[in-house]
Amino acid sequence: MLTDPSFPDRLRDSKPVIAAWCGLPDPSVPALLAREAFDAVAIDMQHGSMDFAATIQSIPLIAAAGKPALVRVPVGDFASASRFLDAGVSGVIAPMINTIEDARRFAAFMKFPPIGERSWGAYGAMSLSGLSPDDYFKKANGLTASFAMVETREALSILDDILGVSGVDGVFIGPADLSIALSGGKGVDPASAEVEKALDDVLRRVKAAGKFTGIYAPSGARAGELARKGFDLVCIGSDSSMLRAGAQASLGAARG
Ligand code: 3PY
Ligand code: MG
Repeated sequence: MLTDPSFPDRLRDSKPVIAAWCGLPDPSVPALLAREAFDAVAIDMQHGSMDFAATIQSIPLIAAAGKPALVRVPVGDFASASRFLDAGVSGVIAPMINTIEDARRFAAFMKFPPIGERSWGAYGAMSLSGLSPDDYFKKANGLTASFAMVETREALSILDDILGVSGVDGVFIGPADLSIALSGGKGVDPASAEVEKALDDVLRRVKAAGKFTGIYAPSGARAGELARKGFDLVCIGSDSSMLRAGAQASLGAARG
């Protein structure tokens, strides 16, 4: 849903927002997970195999369950961020924001003037929200959230500049890539001591800037820990992991 309440209001008032994270290439998967007790459903187009059309088809199915739809776009694909806003998503997560130019371009495609340069054509969003063109235009910048992903040493080193970009509403941590970066490429451990220290530092700085904090969690148990740390948005990944875990639990129960 885009309104009543908007996704930014949900992030402010009913945190943590716990979202499902989908990559399997069919809209029936986010449609099904939207009917579970998740607060939102995110579609991953960076590493998942959802294509553009399947993602667009998922948006009204998620909204029909009364949940905000979120999309992680492929690296650098800011034009698609605008197209998903046009179709009615409530939030976009942009991976690998490693320069201030990346952050500014992402914000420009996410927000209408005077904040950004988003072009007009929000047909799906107007249908889902029921807002008139002028009302939608006046409210749109505040109805959706733009999350810049921080998952490299470069991004950490310019965090305050990223936070200073109006039109970037929040920072979303990719703990796996961050662990690769912080270990100097030695391994992947999204819950390493180095990552935990970086998370605490990022959380403090983002909150001080009055922006939203989001993060990916590879399991429900980890999502609980991250929610208790104070993240506003925690995405539990992924649909395929949940499917595998369910399959293994069923087989375990069947075979003893
Ligand atoms: C990461 O952990 O690096 C992510 O981008 C989550 O998918
Ligand atoms: Mg990543």
